[in-house]
Amino acid sequence: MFKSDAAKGLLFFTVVLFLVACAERKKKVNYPKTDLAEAPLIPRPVKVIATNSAFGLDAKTAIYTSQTSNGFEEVGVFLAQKIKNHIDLDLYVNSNENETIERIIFINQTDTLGTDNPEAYQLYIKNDSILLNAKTAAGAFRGIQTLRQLIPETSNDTLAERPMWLIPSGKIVDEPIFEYRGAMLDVARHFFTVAEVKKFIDLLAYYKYNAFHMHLSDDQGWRIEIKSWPKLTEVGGQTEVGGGPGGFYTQEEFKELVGYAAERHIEVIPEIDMPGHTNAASFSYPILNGNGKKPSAYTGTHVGFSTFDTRKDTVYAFIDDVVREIAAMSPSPYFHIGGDESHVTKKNDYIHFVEKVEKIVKKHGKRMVGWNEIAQAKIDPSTVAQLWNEPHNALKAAKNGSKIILSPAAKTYLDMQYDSLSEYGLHWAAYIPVDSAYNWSPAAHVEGLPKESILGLEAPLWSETISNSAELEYLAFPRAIGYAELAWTPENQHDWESYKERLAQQTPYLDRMDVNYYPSKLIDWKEHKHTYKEIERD
Ligand code: IFG
Repeated sequence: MFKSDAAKGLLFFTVVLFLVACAERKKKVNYPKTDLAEAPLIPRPVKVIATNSAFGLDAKTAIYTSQTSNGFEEVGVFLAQKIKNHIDLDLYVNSNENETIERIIFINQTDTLGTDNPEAYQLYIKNDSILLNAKTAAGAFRGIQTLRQLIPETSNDTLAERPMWLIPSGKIVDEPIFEYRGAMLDVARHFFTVAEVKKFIDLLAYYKYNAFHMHLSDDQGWRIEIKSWPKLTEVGGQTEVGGGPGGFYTQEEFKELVGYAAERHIEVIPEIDMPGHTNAASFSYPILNGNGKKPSAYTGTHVGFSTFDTRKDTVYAFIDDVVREIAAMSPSPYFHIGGDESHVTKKNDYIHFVEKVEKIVKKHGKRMVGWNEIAQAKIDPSTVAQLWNEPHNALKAAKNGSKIILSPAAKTYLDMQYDSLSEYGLHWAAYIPVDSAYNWSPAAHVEGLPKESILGLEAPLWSETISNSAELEYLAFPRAIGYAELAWTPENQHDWESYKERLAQQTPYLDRMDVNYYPSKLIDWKEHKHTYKEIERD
């Protein structure tokens, strides 16, 4: 009877409205006053309008989603899972059970949001309905992170015959300023397990990140199985800084991580760092080596001593195999070739290398990304340069039409110590206390860099000094939470006094997720249950 999607969609919406009408009739709850504008949301939404009542999340709530737009039902299921984890409440998703539903959360696909930003969403929270409008499933996913942050830790047990969690009512209109909002994990200096990486991805998703850059190879280790060059992991995967066992991701495990991130609308950007930072590859296959020495396992932390032989055809055949195999597992449009600190590669050899590898990356359907040094070469405007230490090269790339990812080391490097007493991290770029990580303007950081050249912001976490989740979290949190706001919220709404209050209120989530965040004394942490665990040294 109902053939077209539109008809199905209309029917579905009618059913939902009927349910809401039924729910409206039932309302007898006299909700207490609330203030949506006071909710400690991070990233701060663009517009919040409080209506000072509440939605009563309870056992008679159900989640409905658009079903004719792909990905929306999965977002509803994800929300139900997180509500279960958080307050142990079971909610149906798109169920046609005839139990008495009194309130609904409707995750709705619409093309009439009034903005083209694919991650935009609008939340309308009323007494008996929450309507989340989004153009894409990614936008809906960002919106449910806001909804998650609005669910209180404790229920109100006096308003109705069953516990009710009061979500402050009102309207939220929101969208990100930066298209690319990323964090990087260096899994080469120290290897991190699939479970440790997944936990980091979970935390990034909660704060609306949409990119996870994995630094998969370096002098001390090669971390991704390449079937056509098996020694890369059989040999190169068995070492790490400090002489530990290292490790690597099989292609199945890498695909599992990519899928896990994709469920959270986060894309994984793979990096194979070259021509420098390549000792582990050259130790695995000496034929690749270009520094004239006999390569051996390296477990120290020096940089700049290694290079591929940039004039050997075999090296480019190798790179073609590596890029081909990884590109086949990686839905992201980006492939990161590194390009940093190639101190023993002659400049003209480096330029020759970057230009050749760019062609290989494009051949495999990807856009090349590289650290800012790649701007020495004639790179394609589609190639992205990642600023870390050379603003002049970022400007050069931008003038050439390339987009820039902002990762200035002195502002965004998560492996920088908070201060001289910090347990982990380095300080070659700067000490970065929590307020310094927040109090700067990414868009104005590089004088002369046009706003339209900025693709976004990324916070890299190098792992010379860390090797497990607790140490990772000590460095990454809470600073990564601030970068989430800098990358999402309009700059005229960045405000340290407001942010630090909202940050202080993140402790219920951070404690629930067992995050070993650094309890900076700059923050008046709410119910500071977390005591920084002295981590037994391995
Ligand atoms: N610079 C190196 C990293 C790492 C880092 C530690 C880049 C692009 C210093 N390259 O940052 O490999 O060693 O803070």
